Amino acid sequence: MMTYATAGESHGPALVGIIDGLPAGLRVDVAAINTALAARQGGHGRGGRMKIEKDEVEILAGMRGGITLGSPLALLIRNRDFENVRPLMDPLTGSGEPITRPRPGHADYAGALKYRHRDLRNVLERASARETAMRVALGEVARQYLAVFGVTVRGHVIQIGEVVARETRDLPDTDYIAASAVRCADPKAGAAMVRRIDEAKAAGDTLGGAFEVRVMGMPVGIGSNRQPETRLDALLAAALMSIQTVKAVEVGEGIVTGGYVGSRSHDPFELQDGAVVRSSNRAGGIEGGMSNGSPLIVRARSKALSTLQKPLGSVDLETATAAPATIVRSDVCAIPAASIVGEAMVCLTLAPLFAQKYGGDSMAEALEHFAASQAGAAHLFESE
Ligand code: EPS
Repeated sequence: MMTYATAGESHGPALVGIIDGLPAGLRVDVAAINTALAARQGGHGRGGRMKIEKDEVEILAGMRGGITLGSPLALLIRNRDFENVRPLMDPLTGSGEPITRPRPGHADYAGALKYRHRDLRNVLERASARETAMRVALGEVARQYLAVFGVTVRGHVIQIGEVVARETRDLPDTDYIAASAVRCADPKAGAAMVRRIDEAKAAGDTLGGAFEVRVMGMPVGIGSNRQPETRLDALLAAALMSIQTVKAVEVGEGIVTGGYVGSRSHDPFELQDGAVVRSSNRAGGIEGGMSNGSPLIVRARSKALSTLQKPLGSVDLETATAAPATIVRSDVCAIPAASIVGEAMVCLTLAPLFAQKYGGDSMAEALEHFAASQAGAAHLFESE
């Protein structure tokens, strides 16, 4: 079993993360983790906090000489902003004026009632998307593990506000997407997205959008049809839905598929030089809860951020009087960052399933099992 967990408040001392069940012998590229963290901090529409932070990972356990030991891997990312708010946020002595006017759309209200917090800060500190920095760090380790099996995971932005990118069959290279201010593969739409974000900012408003993640090199049979919680599509949907602001997840042609007849909905089999191939990928690479060997294609759609500089109506929970929602520093649009977090969540979903299928206490053992499985797949129906 490969599992992970994170902890950390947005303005606490640090974010921490543990990934347990990684085989020994995986060479971890720490520079690549920091590159992903920098990418998550970027994108047009980010706010003032990103000028304060320079997210960098520290490895605390589970590695020696850059190679995993098979023991739990522990990571740390410090919050630079903690030093600016230490009297408020110190884990032992922190206190201050409470925040009492919940933002519609944020965790503030439900969390305050659930945990019986008088100060909404006690909810919003963990609910903040700051927490996704650690998901990205752990996800990068998971990506490096998947890469050993020849799997690559790539995200890009397909919509911001009402601006929708042109669909592409083949994604441009990684550097091209990284060079886009909004991580969009369509330069014309990307420029329109930047303008739209500037307009929203000037209006004191925020924007949502959508991103897509594609996984190439998937072997057949990751996930299973055995139980609801073992289905790959269900697991990916849950993982992407767990990202703050995501309200809908789609696999393949998911959202439009209900409008098509069966003969337009599926991916016919063909034989090409004796190999079974598919002439389309409407299923997004998943059939019956299992990967089918085609690229995985998932999309997530996000609502606009709930911290508005021109706030919506709210109620002061302390005085029970009408009052505008609390204004705190935030982003105008975080969809480019969300696409990086989406890649991480896909990696963190797939890595445990690879570990389950191929096992191995060491990477060498995992690769032996993988090679045997790939060779066996060439002999269909052998088990019968
Ligand atoms: C974020 C850090 C936060 C916000 C944002 C994302 O920092 P701060 O609250 O200090 O500005 O910028 O979080 C939210 C949008 C939110 O609603 O909580 C980050 O590191 O991604």
